Amino acid sequence: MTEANSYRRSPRDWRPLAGAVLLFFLLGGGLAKVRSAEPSYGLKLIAEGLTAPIALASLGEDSEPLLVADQAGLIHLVQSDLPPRTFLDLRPRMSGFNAGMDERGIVGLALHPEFKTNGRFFVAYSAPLRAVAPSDWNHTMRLSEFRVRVDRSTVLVPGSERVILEIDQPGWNHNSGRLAFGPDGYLYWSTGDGSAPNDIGKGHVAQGNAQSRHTLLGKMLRLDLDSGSPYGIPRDNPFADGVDGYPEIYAYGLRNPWGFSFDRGGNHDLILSDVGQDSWEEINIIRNGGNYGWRVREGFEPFVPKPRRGKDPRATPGLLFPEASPDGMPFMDPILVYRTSRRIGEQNDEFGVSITGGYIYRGSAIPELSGTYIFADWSKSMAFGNGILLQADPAAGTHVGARWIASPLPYKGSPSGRVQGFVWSLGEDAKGEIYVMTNGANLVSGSRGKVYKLVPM
Ligand SMILES: [Ca+2]
Repeated sequence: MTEANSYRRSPRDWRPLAGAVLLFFLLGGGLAKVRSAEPSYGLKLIAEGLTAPIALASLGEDSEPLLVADQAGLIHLVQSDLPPRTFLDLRPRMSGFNAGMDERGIVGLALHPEFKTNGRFFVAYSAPLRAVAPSDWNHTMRLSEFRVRVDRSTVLVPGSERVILEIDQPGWNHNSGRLAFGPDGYLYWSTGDGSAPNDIGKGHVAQGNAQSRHTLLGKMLRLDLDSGSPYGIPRDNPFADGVDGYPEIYAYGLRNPWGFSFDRGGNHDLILSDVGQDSWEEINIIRNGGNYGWRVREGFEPFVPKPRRGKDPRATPGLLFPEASPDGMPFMDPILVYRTSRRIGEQNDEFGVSITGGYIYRGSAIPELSGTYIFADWSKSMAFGNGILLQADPAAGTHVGARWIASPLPYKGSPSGRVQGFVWSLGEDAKGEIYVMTNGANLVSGSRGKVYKLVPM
C-alpha cells in the first residue's frame, strides 16, 4: 500500500520529475529510462466519424489495411487518407444499447494466426438473451467465427458466421469480452464478473462469479479453435478434465478486464488490465491456473467495499475472505496498481477512474519507446472525456513479486499525457505500432469515435 501511494502524482508534476530523474541518472543513480523533455512522437489521426472503436487488427503483414471494430456493431476497413468503410455489420444480430453508458456491443476481435491462408477471424459481441438463459438476465455474449475470401482478405464470405460459445450475462456491464491468440496458438477470451457491485446479486453465485470455478464469468478462458467442434480444450488448461472447474477456464478472479495483450517479444507474457471497483486499478501478468483475487482482493489488499445506498456491505454474510482464497490457493497479486479516482468525497490527483490495458511497444518507428508498456486510463471524469496515456517500464521483470510503476506518457502537444475524449481502447498493428481509440462521449452512440496512431513527430 505504501509503495502504491508513491504513484500518486499529478500530471503537472511530470516536468520537474523528469528533471529530477535526469539528475539522479547523471549522479549515477541509474533509474530506468531517461528521455528528453520534449517527446519526439505524437498522435496522428487516422480515422474519425466512428462511435466507440474498441479493437483493431492488421489484415496483412503491413500496418494497413486495418480492421477496426466499433462497439456500436460495425467492423470497419480503415486505410489512412480514405474514409472508413463497412466490412461487417452485426447490428441486426445484437442486443440493444442503453441511452447512457453501456459495455455491450462488439467487444472483441482477433484474427486466426493462420488468417492469411485460412481467412478465419473471431468476434465477441452481445446478442439478445437466448431462450435457455434465466428470463430476467440481460443478454447473451456470443463468440463467433467468420471468414474472409482467402484470395481477397477484405471481402467477407457471406453466411460464414459459426457460433463457437455463448455466455449468458446478468447485466449490461462487466462483460469484458476481449480476444487474442496466444503464442501457443490458442484463443484467449476475457470475461467480466457479470455486473453488480461487489460481485453480489442477481446472476452472481454465492462466493462471487469471479471466485467460482463453475461459471465462465470473471475469467480468462482459453480455447483450441483448431480441434474439436465447435472448439477443443487445451490439455494443460487447469481444469481440463472438468472435475474441479469448467474446462475452458485458464485463470480466474477477474472483475472487468478492459484490454489485454501478449508481449510480442520477451517472454510473450499475457498482460491484462483489470478495472477496480472502489480503490485500485490493476495490471496483472496472467498465468495458467492463477487466481487474481476479485472479489476477495482489490490491488494488494483484502477487498473491503465502500457502503452503497446507505447499506454497509460488511453486513452481507460471506462477503469477505480477507486472509485466504476460499479454495486454499494463493492469490496472484497485480504487477502494477494505481488509485482509482472513483472514490466518493475524496480529493484526489489520480490518473482516472478506469484502467485501459495496452501493449509493450515492440514497433520500430519510435525507438525511444522500445520495451515500454504503454497503457491508459479511460477518463478522470465520468461525464466528460479526459483520458490519459500511461507508461510503465517492465525492466523489473514479470516474475511473481515483480512491481511496475505507472506514470503519464507525455507526447507531442500533451506534456501531461492527457487525451481529448475517453480512451476507449488501445490497439497494436502487424508491425507492433500502437493505436489509441477514443470516443468523445461516454455513450455507444453518435459519431465522436476516433482512431489515432502513435507516430514519430
Ligand atoms: Ca486482482
